[in-house]
Amino acid sequence: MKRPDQIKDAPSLGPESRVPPGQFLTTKFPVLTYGSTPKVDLATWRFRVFGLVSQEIELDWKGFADLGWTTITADFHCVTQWSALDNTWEGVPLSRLVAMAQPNGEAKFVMAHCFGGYSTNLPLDIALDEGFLAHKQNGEELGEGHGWPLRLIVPSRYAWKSAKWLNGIELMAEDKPGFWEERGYNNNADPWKEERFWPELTK
Ligand SMILES: Nc1nc2c(c(=O)[nH]1)N[C@H]1C(S)=C(S)[C@@H](COP(=O)(O)O)O[C@H]1N2
Ligand SMILES: [Mo]
Repeated sequence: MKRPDQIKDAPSLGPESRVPPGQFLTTKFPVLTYGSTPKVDLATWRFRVFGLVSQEIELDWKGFADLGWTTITADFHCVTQWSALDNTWEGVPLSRLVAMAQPNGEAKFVMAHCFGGYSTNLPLDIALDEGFLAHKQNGEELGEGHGWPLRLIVPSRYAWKSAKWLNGIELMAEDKPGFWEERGYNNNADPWKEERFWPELTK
């Protein structure tokens, strides 16, 4: 099966062909959080791009809001088997901020960091290709439980890679597991290959 994210006009495909194996469709958008919802205050909110960069970035909320936002449409697949199609997300492509930070040639992976301590890792090329920093979902500010004021969206991977309450992106030379990756979730997390857990755990 061809992955919808490899087809240019994926949203024009019927919904059946856009639901990965082992997933069911929902029109709801449940909250899925490990632990409690962190309290985030816009007055003290900061977002950093740091690690293997020559120009570390730190933005306050005004700095982030002034970047100028765009909208993407993407499907969302949670490893607990629900998928929600055609969400729109408004914000800034991660690649813009990474470019501002000027990563050095050794940077090959990123770690997304969050208020509350959650984290998730990605190869830099995927992060640059499709990572999106979202403040609004379907025209409204993110709900508190959905990561307000800012979350990462990584459409082609299971949704645990879409880190909520995002506060930083760290550029790294070596890959390192994030919160769920350390607890047995698959590092690559491709829903079209059903990469839910580390292969060792499913034997
Ligand atoms: N900070 C943080 N981000 C997170 C999580 C979390 O527990 N903490 N859960 C992940 C998981 S497993 C999923 S499915 C999605 C759920 O997003 P939602 O609660 O907006 O539906 O957020 C992801 N991002
Ligand atoms: Mo999830």
